[in-house]
Amino acid sequence: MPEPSRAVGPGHDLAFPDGFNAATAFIDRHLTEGRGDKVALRWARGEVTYAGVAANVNRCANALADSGLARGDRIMMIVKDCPAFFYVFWGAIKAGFVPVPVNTMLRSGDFAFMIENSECAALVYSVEFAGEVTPALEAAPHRPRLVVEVDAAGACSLFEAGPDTFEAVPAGEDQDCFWLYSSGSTGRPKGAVHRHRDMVATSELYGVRTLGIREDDVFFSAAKLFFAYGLGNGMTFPLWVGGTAVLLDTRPTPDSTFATVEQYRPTLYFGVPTLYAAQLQALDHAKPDLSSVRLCVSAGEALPADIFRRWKQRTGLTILDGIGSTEALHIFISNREDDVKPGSSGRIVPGYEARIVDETDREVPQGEAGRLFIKGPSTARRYWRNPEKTAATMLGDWLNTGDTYYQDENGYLFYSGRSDDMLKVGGIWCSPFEIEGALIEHPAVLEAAVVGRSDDAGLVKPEAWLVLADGVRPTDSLREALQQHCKQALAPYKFPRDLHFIDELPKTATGKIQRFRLRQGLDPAV
Ligand code: 3UK
Repeated sequence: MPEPSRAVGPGHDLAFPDGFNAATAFIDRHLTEGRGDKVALRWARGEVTYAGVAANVNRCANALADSGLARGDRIMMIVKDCPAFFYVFWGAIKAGFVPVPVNTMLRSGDFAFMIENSECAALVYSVEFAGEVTPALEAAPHRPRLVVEVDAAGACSLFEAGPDTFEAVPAGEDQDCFWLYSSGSTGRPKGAVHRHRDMVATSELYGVRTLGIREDDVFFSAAKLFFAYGLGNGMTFPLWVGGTAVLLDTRPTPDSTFATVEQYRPTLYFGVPTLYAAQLQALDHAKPDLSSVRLCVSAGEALPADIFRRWKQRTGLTILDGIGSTEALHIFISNREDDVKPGSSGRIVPGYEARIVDETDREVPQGEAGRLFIKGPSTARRYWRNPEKTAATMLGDWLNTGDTYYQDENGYLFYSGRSDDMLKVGGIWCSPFEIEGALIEHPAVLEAAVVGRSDDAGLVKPEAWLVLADGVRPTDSLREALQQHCKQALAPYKFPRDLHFIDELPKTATGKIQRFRLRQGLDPAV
C-alpha cells in the first residue's frame, strides 16, 4: 500500500519529485552534472566512465523492455561483482522492472526456491555459477521467460548492442524498486521489498551525513554487491556522490583484498569482522601499502573491540563499526570518525529512531537490554507474499531487528545477541536448523543440534553436537567426513567448525533442545 504522505519520520528531510525513478538520480544525473568522462568503476578487466555506465544501463533497459516482460516483473540476478551487475540492476529499474540480486554462494536448492517464490520473469547469471543455476532452473516449476548468461569477461547479450538511450519509466518514491532476500532461523528466505527512495535514504543519511562520503572517494567493498551492505558500499554510495567503485570479482581473502587496495588505491574500505581478523593475521607477514585508505567500515556482525584496537595499532586506521540489515537496507546505528566507542555499534544515524523494548513492548530503562526496534525512511514495509513474517517484523513504521541491544549513559548502543537462534558467520546469515538438517541427512547421524561458539577473536562459528546412529564409531575421520558433507550440501561457509559427539542431546520435558546448555559447553562424552 502506498504511503499516505511524504513525511517519513523526524530528522528526515529528503524530498522526491513525482514519478521519481531511482535510476535517474543514481545514473542519469551524472551526465547532466558533467561527470560523463569520470571513471565510475574499475575492475580487473578495465574501467568504465559514467557515460559508459549510462549507455550500458540504457542498452539493458531496452533489451529487457523488448523481451515481453510486464511492469513490476522480477529479474533475478545471480551475478558476480562486475560492471554487468550495475547495468542489469539499473537497466531493470529504469525500465520499470524489479531486480532481485541474490547470494551467489548459495546452492541449487536455494536458487530453485527463490526462482519459484519470486516468479521471476528473467534470470541473469554469471557463468561461474552455472553449475548450481542450471539444476535450479530444471528443478523449479516456474520457468523465467528470459535466461541470460554473463560470461567470465563480464559480457552479456543484454548490453552487447542496441540503442544507448532510454527514457526512464516514471515510478514514485513509494513504488517497489528492488528486493533482497533475507534468511530467518526457520523457514525459507523472505524477499524484503525496497522502494525507489530507499537507496537515496541510505546513501544520504548514512553515506553522506554519517560516514562523510565524497565525490573524490574511491570505494572498495570486500562484501559483495548482492548483500545489502555491499550494494550500498560498492554501488549506491559511489553512484550517489559521483565517486569511483572498485570491484573484485573473486573471493575476498587477505591476499586478494590487499592486492586490490594496492592496485586501485581506494579511500574507503568496507569489510566484515572475520575478514579484518584474517587480514590482521596476514599482516604478520605481509606489508601491504594501505596508505590510500582514509577510513575503514565494518558491519555484518559485531566488531570485537580487540580487533578495532589491533587494526588501529597495525595500520593506523580507524574501523567504524555499524549495524545494518537487509530490511533496513543499510547501517542505522554507527560509530563516526570523530566519535568512536570500541566494542559498541555507536549511536543512531540521524534520520533513524531506535527503541529498546521489553516483551510487553515497553521501553526498558537505560542500561537494560531489550529488543531493538528501528524506524527510518529506508526500511522495507513488507516481505513478498509473506503476511505472517511481515506482521511479525514490520510493525507500522517500526522494524523489529531481531537483535538485543542496550544503551549506555552516553547514548552508545551495544549489541548483546539475537532474539532468535540465527548465527552470523563471517557476516553472513546461517540458520542452525539448516545445518542440523544437512547433518541429519548423513547416515551416521541420529540427532544434531547446532549452536554458535565464539573463536579466539571473539567471532561466532557454528558448532555441532551430535548423537550418532547405533554402532557408528566417533572418529576423527567421521568428523572430517561430516564437515565435507556439510560443505557440499550447504553454502560452504556454513559447515560446523567443531563437532562434539554425545550420548543424548539435552532436552526439555516437551522435547525441545536446550541450546543454552550446549552454548555453555556441555561436557562432551567423547
Ligand atoms: C547483525 C550486526 C552487531 C544483526 C547489513 C550493514 O548485516 C547486514 O544485513 P543482514 O540482513 O543482517 C542483519 C543482522 O546482522 N549485524 C549486522 N551488523 C552488525 N550485529 N554489530 C553489527 N555491526 O543481527 C542484524 O540484525 O545480513 C549490514 C549494512 C547493510 C546490511 N544489510
